[in-house]
Amino acid sequence: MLELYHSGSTTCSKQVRQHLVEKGVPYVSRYLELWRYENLAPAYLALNPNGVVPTLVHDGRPIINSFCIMEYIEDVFSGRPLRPADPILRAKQRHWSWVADEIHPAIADVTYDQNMRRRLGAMDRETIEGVAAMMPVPERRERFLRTAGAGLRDHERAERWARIAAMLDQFEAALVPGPWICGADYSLGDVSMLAIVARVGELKPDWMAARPCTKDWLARSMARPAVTKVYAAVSEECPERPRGVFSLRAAE
Ligand SMILES: N[C@@H](CCC(=O)N[C@@H](CS)C(=O)NCC(=O)O)C(=O)O
Repeated sequence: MLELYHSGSTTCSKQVRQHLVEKGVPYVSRYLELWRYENLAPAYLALNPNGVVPTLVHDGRPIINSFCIMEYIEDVFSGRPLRPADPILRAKQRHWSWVADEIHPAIADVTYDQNMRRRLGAMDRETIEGVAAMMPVPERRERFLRTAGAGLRDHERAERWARIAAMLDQFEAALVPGPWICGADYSLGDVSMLAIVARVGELKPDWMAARPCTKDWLARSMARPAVTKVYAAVSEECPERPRGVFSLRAAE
């Protein structure tokens, strides 16, 4: 049995969900609501000691990290190949799959800063401290506490966006000749980068206009049937997000 623990529309969940749909590999969807801290429950931490999504469980064996999960899926399952056969193109695909993973902490920092401060600001102190104590990874705990507190400082925010801009400029250049990152064939490089670029497009819509190849690639990507399915905000696999904040006090 193949099970995917995910949280719907988070970037890394979308990467693996899209990969499985593009490849035509059936799986059992196990949705975790991050806003209820289901990723920090002891049973989930036993599968993924970082307390993050996604986790793929194949016949009872967990595989973690979106980059490694996608390599595993390509290694094990037949269906449409999403790694180029040509070693040079495969290196290019791996590079962009890796870049998507490497830039993710900066993307998470600016997403939390822009979208999550009001939500975490409404949390009671006991819940903030309780949730932070449940988080096994120090950088994530720090991001959570920072978002619940004063947020990113101006120079920290500027540093994250500068890193993201430099990465996007390289992506813009690498998309020539296109239409996909490795040329004619759609690959995992496109799948992994889509979640990142789509998020940048949400947070900084004007950034796409300055990068026409990326803008066209994003529009082409969003029109793919697998993307329409996976990127829908609410679907069979992704329930509506809960309203209000979840208090640990109320959960007892
Ligand atoms: N690509 C890395 C990063 C995973 C990651 O950061 N996942 C986010 C969602 S995109 C998450 O679970 N966040 C919850 C948290 O940080 O508490 C991996 O797959 O391990």
